[in-house]
Amino acid sequence: MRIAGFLSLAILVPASAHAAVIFTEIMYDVSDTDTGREWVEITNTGSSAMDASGYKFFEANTNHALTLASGDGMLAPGGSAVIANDPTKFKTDWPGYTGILFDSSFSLSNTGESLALKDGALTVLDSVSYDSSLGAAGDGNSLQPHRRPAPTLVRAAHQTPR
Ligand SMILES: [Ca+2]
Ligand SMILES: [Ca+2]
Repeated sequence: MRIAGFLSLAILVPASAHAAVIFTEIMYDVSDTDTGREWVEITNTGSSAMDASGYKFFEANTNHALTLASGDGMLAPGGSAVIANDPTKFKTDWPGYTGILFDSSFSLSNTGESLALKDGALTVLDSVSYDSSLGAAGDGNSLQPHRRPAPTLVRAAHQTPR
């Protein structure tokens, strides 16, 4: 019995598994009033499904909890989720959005700050710093961190929550 249990655990938790959920979009300055309308997108770049339900969005020195607003919280490989300050306002801005949506409570500085995504054990999965010189300062664009070619390159581009 103990051997069987060990084997099934080894199968469920492969030694090579590692967190690969990263920020892929940051909407820190909406083109008009920001209140309740800011959001970030996270994406699972790994090959295993990840349960984001227990994750924390670290911002302004606070680990903000995530509450599922729609979807089941499981990020399939390649899958994304949006963390919104106010899911109702997010759905008003993006009525066609049908993906995973988390509710959290935060306010993203329009001048810049540092963000992190943490798992339930508060291990940092990803972190990114931005400032308004990178763009997306109230012009309808969002900031979109890219891992290639530079590990921390952040550019402004048209918003595409998915
Ligand atoms: Ca803002
Ligand atoms: Ca704004």
